[in-house]
Amino acid sequence: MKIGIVCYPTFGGSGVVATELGKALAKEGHEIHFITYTQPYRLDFFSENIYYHEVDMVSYPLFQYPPYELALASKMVNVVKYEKLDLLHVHYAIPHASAAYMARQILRSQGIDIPFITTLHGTDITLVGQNSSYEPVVTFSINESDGVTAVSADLRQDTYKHFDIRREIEVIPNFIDLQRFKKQKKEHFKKAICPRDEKLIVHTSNFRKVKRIEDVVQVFKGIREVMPAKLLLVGDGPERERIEMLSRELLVCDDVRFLGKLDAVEEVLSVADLFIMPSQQESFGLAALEAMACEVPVISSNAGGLPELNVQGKTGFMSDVGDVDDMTRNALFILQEENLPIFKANALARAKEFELSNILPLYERYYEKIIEKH
Ligand code: GMT
Repeated sequence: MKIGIVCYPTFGGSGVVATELGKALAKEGHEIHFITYTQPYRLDFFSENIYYHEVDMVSYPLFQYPPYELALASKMVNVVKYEKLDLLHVHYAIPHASAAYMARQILRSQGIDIPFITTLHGTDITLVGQNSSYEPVVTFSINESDGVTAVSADLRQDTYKHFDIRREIEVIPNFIDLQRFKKQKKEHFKKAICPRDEKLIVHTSNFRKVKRIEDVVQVFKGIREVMPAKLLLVGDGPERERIEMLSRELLVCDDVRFLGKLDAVEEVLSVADLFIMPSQQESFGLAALEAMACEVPVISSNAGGLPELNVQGKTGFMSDVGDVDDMTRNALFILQEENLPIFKANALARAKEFELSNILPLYERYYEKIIEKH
């Protein structure tokens, strides 16, 4: 198939899923055309089946807000027309689904009919999409999509709950490439961070409010009161400064390190003992899956789709959002020498269920179904 993929080319989960999906499809022999405003960060190599089309933004003094959606729709029209695509697959509803709708209508007026699939990732539904500034367009463009997928059953349910959706939504969970995300021998790294064999706790995110990083620091403080431990915070975003201040206030800053945005996050995960994801909302929790693939158990909230990934008492524990006491108790339980190896093994076994080779055929079959139906 010749497939156009539209996504945010950033570190965020939806962009990562879209890029990894495109790369995997290209390996299977499909021709993949990425249409984004900059080169997706995980697309830094040559593949004969992968093409990249940059959305050209024209600035003009009148445009206080440059109309990205129009430029994207125009680019989609041209790529579909000249590259003869079979399908468009857009990741994250805003503004990709409405731009795809516009492109499809323009192409129809030129006698070209192409279906588009929208994959819902999370905040496009649970946070931003519900805002009255976007809701009518999000509802319309989901209903007008030829196919819609959600990354968890919980996200599908949330979509039906908050929007007037009159079409089927297929659940296709996120996936992990176990060739890349696996425990590597990085003992020298562990020694450098934990010279006295402290337990190593890790959190990775985009440092937005929804991630509740303050809870990570509170749980870490609780752990450190009982055993020597270090905390690595990977990623960056609006909450960083507030979290730095909190670590100082709680007197744990000497044992907390901010690593910023890291590409090779699997190297850090390879030496971690515990991953913490206390999010207010999390449609799937790809970062937790990456940790589990590197044999790291997970302490998480029970928000959104997390119960579909983290298995209570096996791969880690879940608590109500904000219940840092429960999270701390559970973290201390996992970190006991006799429990840790069991949780680590369970985390890896669970991650294997989401292995790329299990999920990729679900997308391929769904593509075929949508193209046939169209
Ligand atoms: O977590 C974020 O804020 C980034 C966001 C995105 O769209 O890039 O992630 C969402 O999509 C990921 C990939 O499907 C999911 O694994 C994350 O759980 C989801 N984030 C939220 O729902 C908050």
